[in-house]
Amino acid sequence: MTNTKPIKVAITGAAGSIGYSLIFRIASGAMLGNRPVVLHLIEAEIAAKQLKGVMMELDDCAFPLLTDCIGVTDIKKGFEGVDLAILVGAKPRGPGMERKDLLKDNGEIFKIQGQALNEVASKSVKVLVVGNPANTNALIASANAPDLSPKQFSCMTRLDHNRALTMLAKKYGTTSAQIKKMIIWGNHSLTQFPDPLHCEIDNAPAKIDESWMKNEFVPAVQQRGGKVIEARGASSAGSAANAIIDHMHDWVLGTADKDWVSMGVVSDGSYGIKSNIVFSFPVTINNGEWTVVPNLSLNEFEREMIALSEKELCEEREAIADLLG
Ligand code: NAX
Repeated sequence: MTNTKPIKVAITGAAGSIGYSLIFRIASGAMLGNRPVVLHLIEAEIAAKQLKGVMMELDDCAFPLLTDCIGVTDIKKGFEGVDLAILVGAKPRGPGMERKDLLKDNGEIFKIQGQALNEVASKSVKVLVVGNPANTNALIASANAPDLSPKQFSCMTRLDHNRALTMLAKKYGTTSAQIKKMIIWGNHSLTQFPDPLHCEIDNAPAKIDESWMKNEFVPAVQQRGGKVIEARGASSAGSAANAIIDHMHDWVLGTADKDWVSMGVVSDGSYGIKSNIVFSFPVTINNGEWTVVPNLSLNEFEREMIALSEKELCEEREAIADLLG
């Protein structure tokens, strides 16, 4: 049945590379199905003119589901009453810039955005942080939104999840749809742990070649973003937009028809992971609420890999402690 109430979706960095690959698909219904949408497109002053051009193109598509669209540089106008907020806009890492400088600069952006969401967004808003360092930016946004539940904030590891599915499908001679129960644990960074050991392939428990997994698969997934930059001369945009669509689709509409998905969420202490970091876990989603998949038994290698990413996230949290409100 068609839900006719328009859903308001805010996107920051809307005129950037990912934004340009994303907004047309949302307006076409790829994310939420046959449901009217209102887009709140938010940009930095410097890209306000490009945003106008993008909005002209949206008009030129005459999308039947796009009921309205605004383009703004004022974050509070942008987040007013929104049901979904997709935070893509961030500063890229500049020459000579260290990771901790990026953490600080972008952290400030996500502090202000968390405060604005708290003040003006729908009280049930769902927030996805894509701009890097995505996990810690999501933590900062959540910490600065005291009236919203931490469960309303997430960061994106779905691109890593999707990359892993295709690599497994190629290795085991099947299609990505036949691979279930993949997991990305941890940080959306080089310490992430793409874990195929719980996978089912073609409806049977996978017999993963452990040497291939450790020496080829794990580093290939971890470093895939860098390889795309090397080949394309620009970072992943089409595939990142696609992963945003997958993430929000499943968060709103549920995973009932699937197995589970990977999502960066504020740790609830599952699997002994420290709370108060945003960590990627396997989750199932029902009625818009995610739950970490419980009771997976983890071997020593898995525990070691997970601990490395947890350590990195604790260090990131330490570096921006002053931004946590
Ligand atoms: P672009 O530089 O093409 O676009 C970013 C846009 O954000 C620009 O148009 C800029 O004007 C805007 N912007 C900057 N600060 C803003 C602010 N405070 N408010 C609103 N808009 C603002 O980058 P793009 O390739 O689109 O990537 C965007 C972010 O996604 C980067 O931080 C990137 O590292 C991150 N990624 C995250 C991924 C993930 O899986 N979590 C994968 C893809 C991507 O690398």
